[in-house]
Amino acid sequence: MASSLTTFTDEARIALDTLSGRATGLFSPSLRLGVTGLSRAGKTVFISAFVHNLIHGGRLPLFEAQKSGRIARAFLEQQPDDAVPRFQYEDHIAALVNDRAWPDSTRAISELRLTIEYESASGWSRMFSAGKLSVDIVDYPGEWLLDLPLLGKSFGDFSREAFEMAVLPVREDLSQGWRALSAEIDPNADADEMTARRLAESFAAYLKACKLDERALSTLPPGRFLMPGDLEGSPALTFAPLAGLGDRRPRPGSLHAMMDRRYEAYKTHVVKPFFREHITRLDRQIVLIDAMQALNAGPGAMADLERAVTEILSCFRPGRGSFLTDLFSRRIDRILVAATKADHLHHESHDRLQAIVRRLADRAVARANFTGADVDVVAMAAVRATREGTVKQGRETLPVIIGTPIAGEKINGETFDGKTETAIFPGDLPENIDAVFDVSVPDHKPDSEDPAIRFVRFRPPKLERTAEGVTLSLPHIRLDRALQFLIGDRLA
Ligand SMILES: Nc1nc2c(ncn2[C@@H]2O[C@H](COP(=O)(O)OP(=O)(O)OP(=O)(O)O)[C@@H](O)[C@H]2O)c(=O)[nH]1
Ligand SMILES: [Mg+2]
Repeated sequence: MASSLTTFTDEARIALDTLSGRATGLFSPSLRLGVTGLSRAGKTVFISAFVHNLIHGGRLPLFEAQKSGRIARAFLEQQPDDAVPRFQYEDHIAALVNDRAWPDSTRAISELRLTIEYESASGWSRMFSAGKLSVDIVDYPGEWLLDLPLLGKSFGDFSREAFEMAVLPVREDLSQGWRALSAEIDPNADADEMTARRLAESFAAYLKACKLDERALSTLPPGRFLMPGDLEGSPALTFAPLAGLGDRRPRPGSLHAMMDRRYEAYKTHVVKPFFREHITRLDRQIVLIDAMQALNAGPGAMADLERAVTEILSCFRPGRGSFLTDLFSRRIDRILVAATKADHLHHESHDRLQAIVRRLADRAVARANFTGADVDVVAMAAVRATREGTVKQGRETLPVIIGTPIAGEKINGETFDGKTETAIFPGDLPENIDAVFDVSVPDHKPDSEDPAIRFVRFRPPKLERTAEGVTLSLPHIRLDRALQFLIGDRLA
């Protein structure tokens, strides 16, 4: 009796504290937003544009709190985790705005806290205090996320799948060297450090080739083979899948046993801590994909992207009874799959791009057996680097996009100097989106004369300054729609 009374008073006190905290404005709810995507997908640019537009009151008509003038102020605050690198917002913005250069590539996790003070739309909440929401934005490499499914796989499963993927037509030639080396090696032979190293290096070279290749393939695990962080050269990274293991148990002292142990060490020392400390604490997630590049490469690359999105989604919402469920302390309730860089297309194609991403996400959701979180899609450009125009060609009027291609970019044999503005006819996405998913259609050869979309990289836009010398916020396409989905309801 006494103990339940204590419990009651404790709970009552906590409830009271919360209420008075709210009344005095001390209570500041937070939302943890994960931003991920395979390398070069546009994470750093997205976060920079997100924060810049909120701090500088950008044009965000689809972001309700901003549109109705309820946001009093948005500012950066100290992040909650002292051991995680800070997202270098100021450096990235300086590059974008002053130098018109894209930010450097990032190789690890980072974090930033943005606090928004707003007036609640409901009279009841307004009575207590002005609202305040802290958004903790966490940027991490998508490659690392693809490791999560490994937690449920044995070394035997991992090996079998790696070889199955390696002989698919899109990867066959890239994996040849590694497969040839593997074929010479007997897993049952005595463990040997040099053999392990040769195999690991050859396997890592194959994974890197997939990434660098113009086919723009999505990554295969283990993620740290591409982004080792501080683990380079450690035994936990010196392993590789082995061929022809069947259901055999490893003989003690064999190469098989050595690789098996290292694979398990990778899971224990790399994969698990990362998920426990970062992923399981997220409330919302945006997954950025470079659909433009995959579309340009063809249906094989699209299928590959779809596979990666499926794996990623299945990480966030493990089904009941899954080994992953125990790892999650919070539940992600909203996931946005966003195709960035839509400014490479004329606006007439934006809806088609969005429809393609929707199809891809729907199929991934169905395949990942995924329920319980809202999934939405958007075709956007976090930073819009182009304007639109038309060009007359004979009797035809062609819709074009106008921007400054990065120095060294080429189209039809012409090389750009990085200074000249150019009008480019980007081509249209197909009206019938089945075509982009039809794997019976061969992929474009990387050096194709007639790519699906004419794709050059542009420099960031030149920002206008007002008469007072204030730079305006970064232009974008549908960034406001993304904001509304990701945080809009928390500012209601
Ligand atoms: N035109 C245009 N290009 C973009 C946009 N977002 C990203 N890019 C291009 O994509 C490149 C990669 O963007 P980042 O934001 O650095 O990508 P990331 O996902 O952070 O990449 P890593 O840190 O290397 O994993 C940039 O250098 C730009 O060339 C966009 O909204 N519009
Ligand atoms: Mg980055």
